[in-house]
Amino acid sequence: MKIHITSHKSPDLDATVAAISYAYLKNKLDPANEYIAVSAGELNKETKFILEKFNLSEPAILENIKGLNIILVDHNESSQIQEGHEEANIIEVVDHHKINFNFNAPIFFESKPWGSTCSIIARKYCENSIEKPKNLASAMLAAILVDTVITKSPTCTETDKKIINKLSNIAGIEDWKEFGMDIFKVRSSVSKYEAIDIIKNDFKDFEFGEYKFGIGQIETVDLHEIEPREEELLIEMTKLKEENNYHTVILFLTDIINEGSKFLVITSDQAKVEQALKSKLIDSKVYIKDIMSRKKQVVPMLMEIF
Ligand SMILES: [Mn+2]
Repeated sequence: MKIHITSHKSPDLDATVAAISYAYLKNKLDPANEYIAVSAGELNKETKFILEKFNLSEPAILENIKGLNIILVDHNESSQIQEGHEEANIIEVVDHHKINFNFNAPIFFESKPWGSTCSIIARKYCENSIEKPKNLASAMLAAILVDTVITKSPTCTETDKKIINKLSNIAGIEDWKEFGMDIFKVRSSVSKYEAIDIIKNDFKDFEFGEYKFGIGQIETVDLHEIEPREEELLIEMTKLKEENNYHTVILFLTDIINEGSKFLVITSDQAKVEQALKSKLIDSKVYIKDIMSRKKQVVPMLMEIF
């Protein structure tokens, strides 16, 4: 039997490397079946950079998962699952996001409140005494460092830190902080990208009550690099909101050195968004100190009000 392990519609490094590394592990543990890592969309720039750096091939994009056997990694909300999922045979989920999942049959569902899905997969290698090839360990380390913002994000747990140390040993990467900074430099080099690509680099849809939200995040080592592009980004966000019927489109630019985020917001209800963020928007923008995580901070703040 063929089983596809897929990332979400906005495939980031964690989702992509989770699919690749879980397929490798599953093929070792269960050779009777064939596990294939696939992507639910175009890869973003740091994902391409890491796969190339460590000689891993890009998973093929699967446009529709109708009728296929599927394992979801790094997501479980239907708005983030690839087209055709209503008629897919989802057999397993491995994720570290809030659970908003419904399926008509019993399945394996593994959810851990850890900093990245690759941490959960790395632990599975240990539990099953399967060795990670060096290049895979390096890519998994990169994914955990990105998802936890080099351990600075409030989503980062002690378990993630232990796994980071283990993986850097296997990968032969002595200074994982420096390795992480190098990836963030690739991630935040926005100057040559179109505004829409900057917005969509790490963009997810959410439903809060009856409202559709789109929330993108960019982590950067220097907010000033993006500043000259802000007006252009707001214009693109306005278009995106109209074309896709969003109630609100948020892009937040996280300064990983100073640990805070600048929010750009296009919304149908400014007062309510301000209430959720506990901050006043000036010209659709506001800087909020100590906010670094979409999952653990921004989404819960919005869910409380909407
Ligand atoms: Mn993740």
